[in-house]
Amino acid sequence: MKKKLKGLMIGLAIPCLVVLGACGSTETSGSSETGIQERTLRAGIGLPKEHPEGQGLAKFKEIVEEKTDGKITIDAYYNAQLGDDQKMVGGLQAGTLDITIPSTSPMVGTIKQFGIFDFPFLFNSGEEADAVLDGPVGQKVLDKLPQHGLVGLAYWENGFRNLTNSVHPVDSVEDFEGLKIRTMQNEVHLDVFKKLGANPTPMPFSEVFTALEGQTIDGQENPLATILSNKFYEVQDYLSLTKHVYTPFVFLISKMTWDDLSEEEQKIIKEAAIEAGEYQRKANRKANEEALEELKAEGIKVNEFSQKEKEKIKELIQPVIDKYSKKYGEDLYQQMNEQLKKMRGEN
Ligand code: KDG
Repeated sequence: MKKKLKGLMIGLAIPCLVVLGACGSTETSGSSETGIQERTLRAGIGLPKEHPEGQGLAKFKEIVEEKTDGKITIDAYYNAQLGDDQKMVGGLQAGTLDITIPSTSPMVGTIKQFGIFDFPFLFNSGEEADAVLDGPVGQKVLDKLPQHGLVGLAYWENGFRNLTNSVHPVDSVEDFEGLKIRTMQNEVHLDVFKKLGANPTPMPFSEVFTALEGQTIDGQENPLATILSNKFYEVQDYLSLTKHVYTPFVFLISKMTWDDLSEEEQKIIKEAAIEAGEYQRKANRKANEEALEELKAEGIKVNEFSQKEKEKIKELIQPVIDKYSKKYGEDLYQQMNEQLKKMRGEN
């Protein structure tokens, strides 16, 4: 009860708490309790158990229960059983859920700094994304979370997104014209697709299949492993390998839950989130490599999207990047680009 009251206080009086320095990275105060207590943590995600994100959560559960000899158990909920990303994040802030691992994109409305990861063609590889997310830039963004009643423990991988639709193959910028495309609830993605002449609409993930089936939308964009795991090939005819943007997942725990853990418990949970994250990234890259042949076998028509057309998109959307990099933090954006240039030997 005491924790719940404190949680409510957090919601109501953020400014004063920040000043009192209750924020910043995961070094937030652990409970005075020592050792490991019997407890069950509830964890929810929006994707199926067989998806690499589900496999990662199952791995996390295995590690925690092993390292605590079953004293801490993880109740895992898959397939948006507990709601979509934004609803589950709200559950963490309200103390009704302990753990969720959303895409960072739908969270930009709450923590704007996550938006610097939503710019198209930012990362050339998963390894580049890992270096930025697991480095100082990624940590600086996680440090913004405690003031919102959240603690970020690690970044996992959703991946490079590709466009599917049921109208026509998209292999040029002009082909986006008028297509009704679902995006995550993310202002950068919406503005980018508007710039390409499409008609984008934001929508929670669990509503996408029905909207495609009912043709209230023409298309959507997700990594290949998600297009396969959620059977979008049943309601989509064309897959364009645009790889137009990379989406991270972020492993979140409720700050109320975190502060209730002993230092020892916090250490086990954080290390498990990181270890399961490495496992998940590997599983995700393997699944995305293998998914293309399985999708072709399911009958979806696949086309490449040329570098020439990608360069056209980059030019068209530069004003969107200029607008939002200012809003989300020019310094952080520059620091990220410096790191990427260095990795590419460009400076
Ligand atoms: O848990 C699933 C969600 O994280 C969801 O964001 C997946 O990429 C996704 C989407 O398109 O919404």
